[in-house]
Amino acid sequence: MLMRKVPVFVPASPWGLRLPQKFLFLLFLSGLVTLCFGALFLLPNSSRLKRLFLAPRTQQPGLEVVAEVAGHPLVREQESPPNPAPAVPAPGEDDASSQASARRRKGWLRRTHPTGTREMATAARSSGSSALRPQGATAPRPQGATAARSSGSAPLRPQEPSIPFSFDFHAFRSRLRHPVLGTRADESKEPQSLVRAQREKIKEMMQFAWQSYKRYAMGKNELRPLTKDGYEGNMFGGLSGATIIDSLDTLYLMELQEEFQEAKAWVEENFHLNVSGEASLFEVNIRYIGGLLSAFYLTGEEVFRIKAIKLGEKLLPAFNTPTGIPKGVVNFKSSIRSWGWAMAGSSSVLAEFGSLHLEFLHLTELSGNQVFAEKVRNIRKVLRKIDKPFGLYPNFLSPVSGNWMQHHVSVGGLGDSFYEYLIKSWLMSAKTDVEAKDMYYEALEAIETHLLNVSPGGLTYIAEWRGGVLDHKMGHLACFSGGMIALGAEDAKEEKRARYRELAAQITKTCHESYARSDTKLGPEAFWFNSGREAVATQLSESYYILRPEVVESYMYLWRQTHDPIYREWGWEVVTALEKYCRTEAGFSGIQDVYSSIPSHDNKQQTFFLAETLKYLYLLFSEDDMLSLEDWVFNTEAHPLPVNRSDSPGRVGGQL
Ligand code: DMJ
Repeated sequence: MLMRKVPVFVPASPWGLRLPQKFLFLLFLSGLVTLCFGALFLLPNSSRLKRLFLAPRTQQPGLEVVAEVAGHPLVREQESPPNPAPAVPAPGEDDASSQASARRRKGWLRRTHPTGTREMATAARSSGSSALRPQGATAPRPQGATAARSSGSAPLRPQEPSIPFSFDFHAFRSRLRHPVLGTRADESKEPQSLVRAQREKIKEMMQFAWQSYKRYAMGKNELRPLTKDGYEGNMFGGLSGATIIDSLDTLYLMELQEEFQEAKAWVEENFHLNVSGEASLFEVNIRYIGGLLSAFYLTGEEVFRIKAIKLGEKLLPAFNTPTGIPKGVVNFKSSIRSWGWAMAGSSSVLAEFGSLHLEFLHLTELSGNQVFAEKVRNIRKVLRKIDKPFGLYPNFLSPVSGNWMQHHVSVGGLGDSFYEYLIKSWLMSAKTDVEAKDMYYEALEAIETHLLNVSPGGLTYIAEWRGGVLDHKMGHLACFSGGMIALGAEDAKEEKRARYRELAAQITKTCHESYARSDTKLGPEAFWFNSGREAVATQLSESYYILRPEVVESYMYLWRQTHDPIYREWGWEVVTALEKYCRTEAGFSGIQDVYSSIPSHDNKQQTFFLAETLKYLYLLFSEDDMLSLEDWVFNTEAHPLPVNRSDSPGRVGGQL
């Protein structure tokens, strides 16, 4: 009916067209519009056109994915980058010729940036005079898909959009106080020294772990050395190659050049972010984001920076809660949730949401996008304000109400790296983040008062606290605290410094005891101080060792602080035990029972064995200026992130 009436009441067209003409004109017009939009999708490079036409002006490329996935108003939260710069060519958009692929496989140091005499010399050896690129010289352009395609051997890889922000890598490198790999003073003094041989042994272990992974599990998250296959696990939401990303910086550090190139090539060609599973925010952050960030800071290769930022964007929906405290699980496709085991799914875990600060500040630093820094700044604000029982931080917090959900306090699992990130935030900010410093020393004071104990046998340990009642046990995870307390001792109040140095040494000694009292000389997952037993596990379910790093991590910090040879002795005991009980024909494996000298392997070469355990051991037998603590802090997966001394857009400094 309406249709019939329409012609009667339609006024004459202002252009004087009659109805049939008008109809034809509209038909033509709509055809034209359809054609134009079709072109957006059909023309080559149409993704750029889509961005140009379809994205709101203030939106930064890349964020549309997150906004779309989460139904989250990220676009409104964005500001333009403070210092918009011409887009850096992304890997894949590079116009490098077919020589690139061959170059990539040949020369590793040539395409990174030598900073020290040793690195310069190695670079010169490996690539002729052109390798002697002084700091500040133009960075070699990254090679990517174009190169891979033209080599004819690598599979095609979708193009990565670039990040419209450039980071001045050379300015950053020139601010470092030490060459990244150090000057290797010990090698020139004593080329055949014991310590050098020990370092070489650890390097061989890394090479073996990598080669085994490559042979049986390349591209999978972890190697299963007994069954000689790969394992994806369920922590990474469909992301692959966790071992590769976690290994990059260790391979670089040990100058395993070919292996580093293999790892990098895999990232360029096979590390895809278009996954849709459920991931642990914490694990993806510390392993993948941490690994990519440190690989970028060590090499200046754009592919690592771009992948880190893109992956960081995929984590942002986790923060979409009433308090801004992120949930532990992020579904890369649609939603977020808390862990089912964390207070019946109602809680976020202190060590998880409290261990994002370092990486997220660097994501802002490298992207110019403030959203990352804002997210962790907000977590800090919530934690600063909330009441703390006796000054302690319980492990579970509701991301909805912002209240503690249970009064369980631990410096081991569930709490550990939250404390670590406070002191490291202070250090990474070049000692300007006073808030982090204050929070750290206040927390440590409370831990000392309420959790610290000395056993009848004279062993110092940090117990766990349940609403005022103590569990007299320490987890292997808590053994990182010796190193942390040593690291923080220097900036404590004058009257506390010596005390904290001593405390760090005592806790580390206790953790060594947990190793020394086992048959394998490797430590159990948890050890107790009760019923006359000290520093030993009391049940089989706590007697396993899964190649964890925390004890050697503390040896490394204590060594750097004291140069007491005992720490190298203890470190070497671990190397010997790993070789004897954990090395298998096809890689390293954890063991089920440290109290049995006939090893029963758990069939898992954990990614943190390559990222942390072997790296800390290698550093323990290296000079102090290799990844100097003046220049770097290690994230909780041992990925080095630089101390920020710049007044840069990300303000990794304390003014966040
Ligand atoms: C690592 O993934 C990290 O160190 C994390 O903080 C907890 N511990 C494991 C290794 O034990």
